[in-house]
Amino acid sequence: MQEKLNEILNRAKESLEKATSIQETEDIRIQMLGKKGELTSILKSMKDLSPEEKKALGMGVNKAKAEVEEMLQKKFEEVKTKARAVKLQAEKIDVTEPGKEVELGSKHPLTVTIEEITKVFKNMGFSVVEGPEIETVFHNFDALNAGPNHPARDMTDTFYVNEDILLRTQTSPVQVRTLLKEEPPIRVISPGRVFRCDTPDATHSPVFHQIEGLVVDEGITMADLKGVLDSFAKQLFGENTRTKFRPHHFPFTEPSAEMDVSCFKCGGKGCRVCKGSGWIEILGCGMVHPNVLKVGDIDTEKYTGFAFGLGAERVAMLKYEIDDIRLNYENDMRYIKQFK
Ligand code: 2NM
Repeated sequence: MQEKLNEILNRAKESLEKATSIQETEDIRIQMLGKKGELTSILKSMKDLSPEEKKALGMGVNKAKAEVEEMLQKKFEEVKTKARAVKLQAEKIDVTEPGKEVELGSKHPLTVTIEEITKVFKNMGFSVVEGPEIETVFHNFDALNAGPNHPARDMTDTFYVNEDILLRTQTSPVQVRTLLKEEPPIRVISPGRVFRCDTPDATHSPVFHQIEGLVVDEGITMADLKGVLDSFAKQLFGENTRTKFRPHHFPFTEPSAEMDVSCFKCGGKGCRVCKGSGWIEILGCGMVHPNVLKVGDIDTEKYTGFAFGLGAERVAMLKYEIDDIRLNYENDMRYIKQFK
């Protein structure tokens, strides 16, 4: 029996010496010490032996077991250390290698412009209101005092969905909705997308963005209009900016005007941006026509108001010296990235 034990021990030693992995070592452990292992079977076969023989063999098997266990433990340590080293080697990273460049996004010049303009008016107490891009003829034309034969209504200038529905040609229908819903005092601006049947070229796009404003309260005069818009111009283009108002005509305001600002590039001497005149046309404005106020059931004896509208593309193009409006809609990163 002792011989058999020695033989088992030697075999265990031999195969353990050859083992190179955790799995191989584990296989040997099962083969030697597992439920059906060689040492375990010897113990099981002892039941027919005499007590003395049992004692002697039992001690022998236990000693052999202890030896195998010790060998196994050493081997496990060895193969585990080796496995860890292999894993670390495989996962090794070069911490001195430069990182992958992360592309940061940037705001579209139109977004920047609309946000800047919106901020100026918010600081003067205006709230921002929005409305539908698909509008009724009523909100877009009728309510804005554009008579039934007004040229803006023409099929060739306006995208009609049907007789009563169109794509808004300005954001004033949002102001009409405000007049219908709110009581004075009203101080709102409405930035948004508008649509006109235009053939695209360097200065025209069938889709563009407007920011319109409306103030209605007791005792509002042309002086309020000029004060607010002059302050706006100075905040947007610089404190040395001067403004001038030229008479104009809109159906929804009376009197109406256009506002020019002194050129922010040359200060008024004349340059490429102002086309030599020293002045840049920036917005249209006027005192809200009583017919428009009446749509909102506003008492025109008690209340008056002023309104204005400007094109976001025009302001962005002047500020950033962009020479083609279509650049704004092409999503060319080479263009957009310049406004970081
Ligand atoms: C402009 C010029 C002048 C305007 C008028 C209104 C409303 F709804 F209150 F009547 N909103 N916007 C207005 C006035 C717009 O854009 C060049």
